[in-house]
Amino acid sequence: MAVRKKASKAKAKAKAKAKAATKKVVKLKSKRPAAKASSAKAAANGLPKPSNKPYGQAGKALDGVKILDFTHVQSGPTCTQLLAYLGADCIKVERPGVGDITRGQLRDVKGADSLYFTMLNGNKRSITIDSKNPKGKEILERLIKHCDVLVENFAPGALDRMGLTWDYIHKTNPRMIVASVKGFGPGPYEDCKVYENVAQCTGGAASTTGFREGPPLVTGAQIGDSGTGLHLAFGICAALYQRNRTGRGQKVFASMQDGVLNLARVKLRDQQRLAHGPLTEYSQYGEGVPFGKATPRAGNDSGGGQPGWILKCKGWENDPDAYIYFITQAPVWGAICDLIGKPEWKTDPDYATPPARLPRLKHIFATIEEWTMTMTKFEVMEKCNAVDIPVGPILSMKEIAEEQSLRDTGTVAEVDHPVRGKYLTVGCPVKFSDSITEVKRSPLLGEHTEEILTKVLGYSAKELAEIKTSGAITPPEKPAKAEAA
Ligand code: CAO
Repeated sequence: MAVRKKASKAKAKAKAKAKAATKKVVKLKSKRPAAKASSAKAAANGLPKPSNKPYGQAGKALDGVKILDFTHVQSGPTCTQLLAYLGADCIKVERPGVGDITRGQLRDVKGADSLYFTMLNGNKRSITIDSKNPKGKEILERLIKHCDVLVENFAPGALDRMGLTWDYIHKTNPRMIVASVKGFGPGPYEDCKVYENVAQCTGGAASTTGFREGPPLVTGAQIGDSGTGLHLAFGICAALYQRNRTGRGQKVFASMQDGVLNLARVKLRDQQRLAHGPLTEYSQYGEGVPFGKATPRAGNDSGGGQPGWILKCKGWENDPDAYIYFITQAPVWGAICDLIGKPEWKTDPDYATPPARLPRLKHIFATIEEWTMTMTKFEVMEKCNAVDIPVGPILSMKEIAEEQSLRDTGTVAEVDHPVRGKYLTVGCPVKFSDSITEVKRSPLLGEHTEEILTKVLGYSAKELAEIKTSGAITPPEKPAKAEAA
């Protein structure tokens, strides 16, 4: 009942507000230029006004969302970096004197944070807190009260061992969302530590990647780490949305095994299809090789219903990336035949239909390759695109780093770092028509400790001095030699 009363009161308030707003718009209407009239009309209709800001400049999508970022290595930091790109204030908590282990991993510039760290922690602020120090715990409690989301990817049980149990967090701030990445969900492996390739192997990707006659392969795309970070970010946004209705936080959990399997779902599709006969689009079918009990590795076969393969292009002898992915999409079969100089294949019953082509794919791709080898991968792409044939040049990371169109869209962004200088990072992979997505450099270890303690958490200068001597934000000092003796 009380809820209903509150709701009707709120409705009446909103009505009055809307009325006032309408009046305001009407008053302004006569003074505004004609171009603005449509937005005023929309407001009068109860519809939101069209933005009068330039494309993508009407604020940040996650403005006001405060993240207590307890992540490290890759999976968690990918998640929080995405949220930070979208405007969330991301406060990264790191161990004093140590920080995220990746700061020092795969270092390319002496004394500077590694690219491993800088490319996964942009747009964040760094505070150092020893979560096991009593004063550190007190600071964390204030942060829990201040923030909307805690994100972590510690080994199973580590957060609880810090005293940050769900019960404690939920009691301290019932609105807080606690989001975690772990290697596995509940089950036989739930206590295991997991890194990228473990997830690729246990999520079904490795067994279905590589060539039939070779061992399982992991892929270079970090589908276990970055893929799971992406899944978690999606979960957090959904939980924030639900919190608007319920006012309550909740636990959001993403296991790396689940994330990889979600990305490899077409292979579970094929597993089930096997019960009903061979997988005709796999080249092993055309080669007459019988299928086993599980989804096999399919080399460079296309995962969908349109056969595809990677073909050599001009220069392949010296350039490891002089290749193109070529798809023999059925609707453009005629165009393919004309382009490669085999117009007779359009009517030849052995080649004219997709089922007739299946047992001949090896020969077909070898013939197309004779044609692709006469041109660079970009020339092949130009010729194919002109007649709607889907192809994809194999782009090296060097080519991607130098690709102007990716710079223009902000997908590849250059940022300046006070220690290492300029570096490239991957910007927001999702584009918005109404929101700004800025890409800023990663923070130095503890760069924002004082700023967060005083400006965000409201500690006084006296309290800050006490915190400094407590060892909560600085590594424990080694005793002076004379004292130690
Ligand atoms: N102050 C004090 N202690 C801190 C701290 C801080 N600010 N931050 C971390 N620690 C402590 C933790 O409390 C933990 O201590 P205990 O084990 O004594 O409780 C300790 O640091 C180590 O944490 P960890 O076990 O998470 O780290 P690890 O290097 O041993 O393992 C990893 C790393 C990634 C294997 C593990 O965290 C994990 O399995 N995470 C979940 C899956 C995941 O995200 N994997 C992807 C990693 S990217 O490839």
